[in-house]
Amino acid sequence: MSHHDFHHLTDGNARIALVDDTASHTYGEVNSRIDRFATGLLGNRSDLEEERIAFFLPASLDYVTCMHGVWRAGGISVPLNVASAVAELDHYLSSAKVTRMFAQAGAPNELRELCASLGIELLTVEEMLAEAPGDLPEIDPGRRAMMLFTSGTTSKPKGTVSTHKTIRAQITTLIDAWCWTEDDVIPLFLPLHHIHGIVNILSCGLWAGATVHLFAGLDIPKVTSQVAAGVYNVFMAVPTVYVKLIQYLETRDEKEVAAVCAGFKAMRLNISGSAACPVKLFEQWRDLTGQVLLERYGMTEIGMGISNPYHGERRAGYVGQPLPGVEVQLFDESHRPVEGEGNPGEIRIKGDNVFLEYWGNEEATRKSFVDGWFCSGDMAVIEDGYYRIMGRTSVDIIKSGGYKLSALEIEGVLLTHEEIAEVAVIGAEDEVWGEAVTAFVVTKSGDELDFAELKSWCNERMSSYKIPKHVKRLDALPRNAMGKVTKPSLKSIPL
Ligand code: MCA
Ligand code: AMP
Repeated sequence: MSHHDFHHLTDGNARIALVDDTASHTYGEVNSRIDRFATGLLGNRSDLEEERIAFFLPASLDYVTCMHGVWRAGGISVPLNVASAVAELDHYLSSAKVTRMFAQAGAPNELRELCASLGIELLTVEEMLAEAPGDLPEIDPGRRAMMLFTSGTTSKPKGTVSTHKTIRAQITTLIDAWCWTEDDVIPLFLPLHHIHGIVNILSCGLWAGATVHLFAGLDIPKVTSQVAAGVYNVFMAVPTVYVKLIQYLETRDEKEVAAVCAGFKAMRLNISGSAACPVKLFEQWRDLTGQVLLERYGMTEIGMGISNPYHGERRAGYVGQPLPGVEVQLFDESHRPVEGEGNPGEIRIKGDNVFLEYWGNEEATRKSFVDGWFCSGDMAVIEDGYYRIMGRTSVDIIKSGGYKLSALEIEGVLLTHEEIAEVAVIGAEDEVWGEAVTAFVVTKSGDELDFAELKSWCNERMSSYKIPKHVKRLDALPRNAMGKVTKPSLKSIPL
């Protein structure tokens, strides 16, 4: 991706790019700030040469400045989850070998100490802005551009590296498929350390010359009042957000509900993704707002892969067809292509949209590709020309509110609790979260654990959304003849 690709980001462009709590920022203003930041980052170097630069920033002008500034200066952007526990940040920063990190002024002491202990310079965007923009390097599209951490079935989250070319392919595919224009206005309340927020909303918006309204998090009263005021014409969210919107509207008076629903109805597009959208939710949303949700399928490693059509039938319970430029093929366990309708197989993907590598982990990268196809770990079937996602090949991946979580990572933390002898974590079906993190524990004393105490113990060690929603003590974990915990059997134990 070259700086010229985001062709609305040019000096003097008076269109509004970003709207935050306090101000609107034009494309011209954002562009010159990015150039000054990139220049400041470079200092007297001519190219950052893939230096890893992290940022711990909510959705903001600073965030956009960092992301694009690092890209323009030839570095690798490492946007971090602002809800991370310090223990998690330690892993991200040290495995990526980050050298500089940007945060808001007045960063918490814990963060300062962590950066100091890792030899990372902790800075603000403001202090890095050069007086005036200087020369910036030409970046080859094959170079690394961004690293996002994703949970896997084994050990700690892996840094998924995409190149400028990857990101460009991911964006341009969606601009065409979902008919983005510069007249679009979209709210962004999803976190900015994942593809959904970064590529589908923020980057597509800025590429198209549209206006993106930035929120620090999901503020339902604020978003719905703006929807009612007719501010947005495109809306993208995870299924949990649609569930929460419906629940919220159930508590509001008729007049407000009518205004919010009319606001949604008038939009050109509502999208759901990152986790399965239940048919019931699709129907509830259609009945309430008249919007037929466009469901699509994606992954950190591939961006978006499969999408229901913008024009044409959007089918409830299905994710549609492969996006242009994305090759999709189902395979059986012996790596043979599964042909024809009604035959399930693992989704494998090829295309410019596919990531380059897991950072510093050649083995994991090698294992995730077979014959050049990226293996998603998701099972699907084609019915009547539409792909339907059937589930994952691993029980150790949990999708909660759109976040991909590793059961093993959570188990690893819980096992360090002095009272816990054995633990098995699963995702239990849940109406709000899709899957709710659920821990089955065997305690050393045989006594119950105090849930509130466990929660605060967890709080220091993991992001709050990873903390189990249910904890159930068992006398022993169910195991097969080999001694392996039979996780599927845990799913039927009443909580
Ligand atoms: C918040 N909580 C959660 C989650 N989010 N618990 C489980 N799972 C979650 N996802 C808990 C908090 O720990 C807290 O618990 C309580 O809910 C309130 O937290 P708050 O942050 O206020 O919640 P919220 O604002 O209502 O957040 C819900 C959310 C958020 C907006 C749905 O989870 C979210 O932004 N999810 C989207 C993640 C995402 O973008 N995924 C895309 C990655 P307590 O009160 O006990 O402390 S996937 C991707 O990018 C691929 C490519 C794709 O296909 O899109
Ligand atoms: P992540 O690695 O966080 O980007 O999450 C990617 C995973 O989310 C995929 O491998 C799927 O398991 C899941 N996912 C994304 N979109 C959908 C969808 N529309 N339906 C079902 N699962 C989905």
